[in-house]
Amino acid sequence: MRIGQGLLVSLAMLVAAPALADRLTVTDAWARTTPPGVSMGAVYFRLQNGSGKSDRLLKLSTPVAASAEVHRTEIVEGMARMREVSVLHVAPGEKLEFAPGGLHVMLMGLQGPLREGQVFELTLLFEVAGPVKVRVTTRRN
Ligand SMILES: [Cu+2]
Repeated sequence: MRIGQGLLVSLAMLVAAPALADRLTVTDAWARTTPPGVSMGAVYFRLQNGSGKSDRLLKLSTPVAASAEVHRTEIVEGMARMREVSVLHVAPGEKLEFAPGGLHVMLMGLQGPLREGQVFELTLLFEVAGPVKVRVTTRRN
């Protein structure tokens, strides 16, 4: 009986380990604190497509803002400009870094200031992987 249970647990672990690696994952999600009266915020994270399938990020939503979209900061004639990335493609095995000065999620219509230590949920809707819910931690930098 005991041996049987041990075997079951080992099998479950064997099945679970590759499943984790074979997914599209979002890690290290954080948002920058915002001063009062500012209606926009930014979220950063690492996105890794371990699913082996090409995917597209179609939509984002969060309870802390009216809307959220993917932006890319570009330097045009010495000026930093943000552009919306309406549909973000993620190739199989691709890793994307959302970081200050590059890709970011822009939160628009914030319900209130993002305070240090505040944790909120962000849902990323992928065409193939479906909704991916992420916990975002707010910090200064
Ligand atoms: Cu932006």
